Amino acid sequence: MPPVADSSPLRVIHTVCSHDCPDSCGVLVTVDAEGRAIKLQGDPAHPVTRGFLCGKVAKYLDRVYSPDRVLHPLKRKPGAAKAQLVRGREHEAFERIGWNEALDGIATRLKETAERYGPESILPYSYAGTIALLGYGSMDRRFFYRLGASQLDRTICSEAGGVAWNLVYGKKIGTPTEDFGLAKLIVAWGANIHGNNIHLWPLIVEARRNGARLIVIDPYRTRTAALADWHIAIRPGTDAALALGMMHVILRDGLEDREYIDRMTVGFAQLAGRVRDYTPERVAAWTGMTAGEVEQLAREYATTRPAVIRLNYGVQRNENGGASVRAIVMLPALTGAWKHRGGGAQLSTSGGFAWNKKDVERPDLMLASPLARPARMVNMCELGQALTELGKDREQTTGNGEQKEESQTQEGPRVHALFVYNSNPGAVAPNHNAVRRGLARPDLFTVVHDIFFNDTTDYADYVLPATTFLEHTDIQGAYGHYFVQLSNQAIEPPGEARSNVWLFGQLGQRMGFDEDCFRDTPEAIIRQGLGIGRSGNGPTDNSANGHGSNGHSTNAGMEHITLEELRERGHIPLSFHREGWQPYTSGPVPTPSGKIEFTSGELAAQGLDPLPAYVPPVESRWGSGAERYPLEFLGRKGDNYMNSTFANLEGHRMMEAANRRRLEIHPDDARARGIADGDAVRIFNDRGSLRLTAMINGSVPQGVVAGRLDWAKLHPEGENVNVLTSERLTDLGRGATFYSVLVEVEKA
Ligand SMILES: Nc1nc2c(c(=O)[nH]1)N[C@H]1C(S)=C(S)[C@@H](COP(=O)(O)OP(=O)(O)OC[C@H]3O[C@@H](n4cnc5c(=O)[nH]c(N)nc54)[C@H](O)[C@@H]3O)O[C@H]1N2
Ligand SMILES: Nc1nc2c(c(=O)[nH]1)N[C@H]1C(S)=C(S)[C@@H](COP(=O)(O)OP(=O)(O)OC[C@H]3O[C@@H](n4cnc5c(=O)[nH]c(N)nc54)[C@H](O)[C@@H]3O)O[C@H]1N2
Ligand code: SF4
Ligand SMILES: [Mo]
Repeated sequence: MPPVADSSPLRVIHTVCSHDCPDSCGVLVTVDAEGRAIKLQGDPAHPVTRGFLCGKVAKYLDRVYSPDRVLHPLKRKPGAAKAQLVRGREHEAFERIGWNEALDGIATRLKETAERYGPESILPYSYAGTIALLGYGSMDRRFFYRLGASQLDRTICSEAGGVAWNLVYGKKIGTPTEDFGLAKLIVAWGANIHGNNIHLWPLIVEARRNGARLIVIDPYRTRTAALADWHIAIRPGTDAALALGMMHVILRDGLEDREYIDRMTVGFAQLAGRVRDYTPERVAAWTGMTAGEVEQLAREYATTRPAVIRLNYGVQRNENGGASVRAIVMLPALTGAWKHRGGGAQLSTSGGFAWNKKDVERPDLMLASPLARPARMVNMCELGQALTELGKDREQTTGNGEQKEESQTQEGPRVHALFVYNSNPGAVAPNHNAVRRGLARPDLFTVVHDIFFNDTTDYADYVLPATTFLEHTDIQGAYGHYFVQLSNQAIEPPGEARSNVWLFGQLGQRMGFDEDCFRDTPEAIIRQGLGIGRSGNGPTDNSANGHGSNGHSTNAGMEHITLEELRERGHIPLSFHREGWQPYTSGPVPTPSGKIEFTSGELAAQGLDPLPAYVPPVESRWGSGAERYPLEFLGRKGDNYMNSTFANLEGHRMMEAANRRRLEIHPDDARARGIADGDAVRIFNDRGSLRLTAMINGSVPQGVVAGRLDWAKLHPEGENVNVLTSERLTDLGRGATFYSVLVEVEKA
């Protein structure tokens, strides 16, 4: 990016918001002559960002220049107990040290741990603090693979839905975001567009101006739902029943597209057999709708063109989330909605980005580790069990007498060292009390690399200062659009903050890992990610400088991209994303059959149901736990936070104030418990309990209660909604079940 004007001391730098959000906005940062960022602005040239930022990131300089940032490496003082610390006084438990001492101390301890207990006793724990390519997973992966550490199965967010989508379509590619403006019907299915995906909203406004209707299917009355033409407050975890019921009506009334079905799909006859049982009456009883509403929805969906479904990940954070997503995403294949530009479905666009991850992450280094084999997997949703049970005599119970929860985490040594970065498991992981018991183990060695003190750093032996996206260089795709973007470093990191790439490169060298890849610069890794300089199938030259491929990417869909052009333009669309491109209209689909799969041979081969079905979650009103805990709980994200991120900043807390520490409850459920609006209440199950204030505002249907995710340490009891959530895993993908939770509520 050139200076604003040649005479101006201000520079404008193209960066990319790297928070875990589908929008991946292009962000222009204005930097003054002293090198200080003074303004952030959405890139007006980016077709999805369209020149604006969400409320959270519009205030980003509060975060970057917050006086609370961790600025130096810190080491726990001898004797300081591992326990929740008072906000603002965390420093008292730590002493400032230099990077050299920190890196040497950590490397020594990791070596000792690996020698004594085996390298798999070391567990990395990271998620999506940054979703940019390098920051999310590059040097860190190399480091832990080479070490032979346990592998982390990163399932906390989207695995059930991702696996489900891929079983049907082979790849996470959906309707282009820009085309939503052409739709005549938009169904936001478990998608809080206003809160979580704000850059889709202007396109919906555009579509509605042209006569489109917006239907929201969400148990919670989000702002998106409040603004919809029709809000269906479905009961949590019953979406598969609704989708199959819609198919029942569509097939009964002959509203399917036979031409499309014959040409593009397999398994239609079996699916038709399955949906026969899902009569509108039965579906109504499960979902809380009327049979007439099921009929109306099905007919409106099947007869409006173009019709598009924006499915987000809320639906699949249920025990049966995989089956729900499979059933929902089969709808456009049944009606041929893909044939009409602006129609179809979008869960994620991330499958469009064919990064050369093999060279970026180097899983082959596991073979160079002392293990000389792939390390065991630990599921990140089971962190509580992994820290408290794994490697001990393993009786898998939640400690509450309910059925055994079957763990998918593999056996192996006890976890003796935990390395956390890009995540705040002390706040976001399910079954918080178990997680906290694990983190408090005095024998557990814990390192946390983050920007702030948070619910996890309180338990760390070392706290290391991390950078924001303004302070390092990276490259990024998206899960809500089809543009590759370069994020340039805009400012110097404050204090001694260092990026993930720097940290793990340095640590690798201190561990004595002599592979060249531990000395790669960010630019070299960006080139590797783009496959620039990759010479066919041979081994990659890490010092690749672009020869051999003319400086062009060799990744499918990125062949036209060069680093030079990315530097100049900031964003470049994937090659298939041309005006008028529509997915799934012709040609082979990247599934085993080459077709959109209504039945899955893969599932059948695993002995699973090849068709979607509605199986009520154990933790739902239809499940076995409902007798003791009759209310379904949604521990939702804050519209003004990003999971646990931003929750420490005063401005963001003010925006979120009306919802903090509230328990939203239906008037009937409140009355039955003698609870009035504003009363102090206790919400509990066998995993934990939390004191909140009742709020009766029409946001939830009968039988459902809702609260918001926040930092535990900012609650007077030092807890958050995840004391209630479970480590049980989803039907597909071994994902998290934050929205399959039963509770009871009483007046406190
Ligand atoms: N402001 C803000 N934006 C965010 C985030 C944030 O924390 N705050 N988080 C980011 C992250 S991590 C992600 S994964 C993305 C995507 O975010 P999502 O995963 O889609 O977000 P959620 O809010 O968890 O879920 C979306 C909606 O699904 C609803 N829901 C819950 N259970 C069910 C169900 O059984 N059926 C149906 N139909 N709906 C259900 C919830 O009430 C919610 O309104 O958003 C990102 N963007
Ligand atoms: N109850 C409940 N729990 C939930 C959810 C829910 O809806 N309800 N949502 C779930 C979902 S969908 C998700 S995705 C997870 C999210 O879980 P996480 O990925 O843990 O998300 P965040 O809470 O945003 O924490 C990210 C952390 O990374 C740090 N960070 C940011 N950038 C960098 C960097 O460059 N380097 C390093 N080292 N650190 C960095 C941030 O400061 C922050 O502390 O939470 C899950 N937990
Ligand atoms: S959080 Fe999402 S909407 Fe907000 S600036 Fe970042 S990418 Fe854009
Ligand atoms: Mo997520």
